[in-house]
Amino acid sequence: MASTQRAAVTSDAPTKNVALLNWVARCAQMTQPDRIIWCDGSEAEKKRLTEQAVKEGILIPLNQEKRPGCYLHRSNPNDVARVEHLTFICTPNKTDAGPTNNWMDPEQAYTKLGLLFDGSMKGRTMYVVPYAMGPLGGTSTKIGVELTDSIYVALNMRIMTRMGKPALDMLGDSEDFNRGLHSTGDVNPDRRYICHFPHDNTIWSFGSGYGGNVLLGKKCLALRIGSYLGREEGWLAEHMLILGVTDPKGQTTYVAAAFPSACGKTNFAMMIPPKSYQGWKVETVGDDIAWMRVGPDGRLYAINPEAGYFGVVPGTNTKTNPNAMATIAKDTLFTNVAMTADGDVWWEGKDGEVPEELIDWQGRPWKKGSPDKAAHPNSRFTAPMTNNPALSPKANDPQGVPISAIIFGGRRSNTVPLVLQAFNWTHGVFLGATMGSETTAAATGKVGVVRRDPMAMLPFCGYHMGDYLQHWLDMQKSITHLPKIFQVNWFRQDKNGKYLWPGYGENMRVLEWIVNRVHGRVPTQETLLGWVPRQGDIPTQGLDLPPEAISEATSIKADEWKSELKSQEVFFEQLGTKAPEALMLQRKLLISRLGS
Ligand code: SAT
Ligand code: MN
Repeated sequence: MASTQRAAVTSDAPTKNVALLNWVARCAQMTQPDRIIWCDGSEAEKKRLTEQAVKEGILIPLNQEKRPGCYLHRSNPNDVARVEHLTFICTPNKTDAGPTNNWMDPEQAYTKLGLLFDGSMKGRTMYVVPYAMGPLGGTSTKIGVELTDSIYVALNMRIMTRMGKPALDMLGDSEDFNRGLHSTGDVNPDRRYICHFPHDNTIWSFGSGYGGNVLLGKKCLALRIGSYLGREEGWLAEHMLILGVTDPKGQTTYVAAAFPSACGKTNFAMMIPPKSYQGWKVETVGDDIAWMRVGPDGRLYAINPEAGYFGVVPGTNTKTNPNAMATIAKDTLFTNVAMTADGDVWWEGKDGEVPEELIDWQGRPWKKGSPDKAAHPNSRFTAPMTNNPALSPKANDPQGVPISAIIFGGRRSNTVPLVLQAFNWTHGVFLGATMGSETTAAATGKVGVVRRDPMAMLPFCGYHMGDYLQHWLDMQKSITHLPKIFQVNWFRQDKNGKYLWPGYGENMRVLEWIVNRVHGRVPTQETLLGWVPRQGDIPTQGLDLPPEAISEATSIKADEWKSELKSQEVFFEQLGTKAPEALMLQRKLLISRLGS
């Protein structure tokens, strides 16, 4: 059996890479697929796989006149979000994974998952999906190969990465590629594991079909394994969007911004400036992940390792994100949205009237007024970045873009002001380290409770969080032109629970202040927490805001900060001796400034 499999693998394979061929053969021997298909990434292959997926009922064709090239996928209702409690970092030493990750001994993990993978592809097809994370040919670009028995994964990877022959060509006969193995299994949450082996550059994912768990280039490689490699190699893998903002004089400033999942990163990355910002332009380099390295000129350069967007659908409309609406008009895979009678898609927060009747995300009839959501709150679109009307011309540049500002944002209904600038890099790292956010539907679990989420990396850091924060502090030694660091909170509410800031395109007003600060164009006002805009520096003309909204949104309340400091302390205590000294000092300084 083993030798026949090996022969089958090698004879059809479009590569002579021995390490790759041997690994594919070993995995095939374990999982025993009926067929092995090497994906080349071509249009013809896309057509073939799509037709096959439709035949198998995995994709439902949408109204091709309204949404050409678009399909709907319904996942198993028990499999609709990332599963952090089933996600493991399998380092030889437990301490290397740190207290904020689940850890499993690598030997134990290989054995445990090996039993699950044993014969798991019987009767199924194994797709060999070579892919590049980053522009082809770039020195920051990494190659991965995902073996999966899910045609949905193969089709999604084709959108999300530079997939197929070009990636294989870039790999050549190198052994340096990420080894990803995925099997949907029986989609049983009791037999679901997402295991990362940073020392082996390997990912094993079993029992899920949901994006973040199975599109292995994304969170698993680009963030968890990526952050581990970043520390070893002296760069940063971050949960950040990258945008370029061009002012009326034609000067472009590049900004990277970290927000937890489902807090508006995609909306911010694709923002259209409001009418009062004539002559300003925002262009998207990336919407979710940034890999940042110091360039020869001492500046920090960022690339987006992805080629597509895996965005949250609900709430997307022509007001919140017109560019996303244009992006998902064609060639998009929708997951877990509702379907209209004429074969179009629908979701909560879409433009226009709520239809009287729909088919909900689980394929059940749904009537207007029903208490159940028609689309799952974490329903997603997978769309190629080339669909984005605001795609930056630099999105494919292997050099990346020079970052002048880094923004840390969370979802906080109180405590954290609308915007502030850090006093310096170390203080900025402290702001990132103490980010907190109210939880969203992007991960399984309770929605709306505050959790500490340093740099929005809590679920995505592939090693000890204390070492990660120290790595951020250490980076300042090699960056000669340090980006300025900012903190924002679009989500602050008044005492009646009403948002104090309109958000979306209006965030341009805050972004302009950030750009002005980067170029030293406006003075600022010092507070206990950092530098904030002076009265009137964030223009409010044309906004329907009560006069006190801005001062309320930027206010610092002593009692809120007491509990905030307590919650920060609990987090730092968790890091034990690995909590960086420099951040402990920042904490003491803040406590003394607040006088608490
Ligand atoms: O589900 S994903 O992890 O791919 C997206 C996200 O949670 O940010
Ligand atoms: Mn994300």
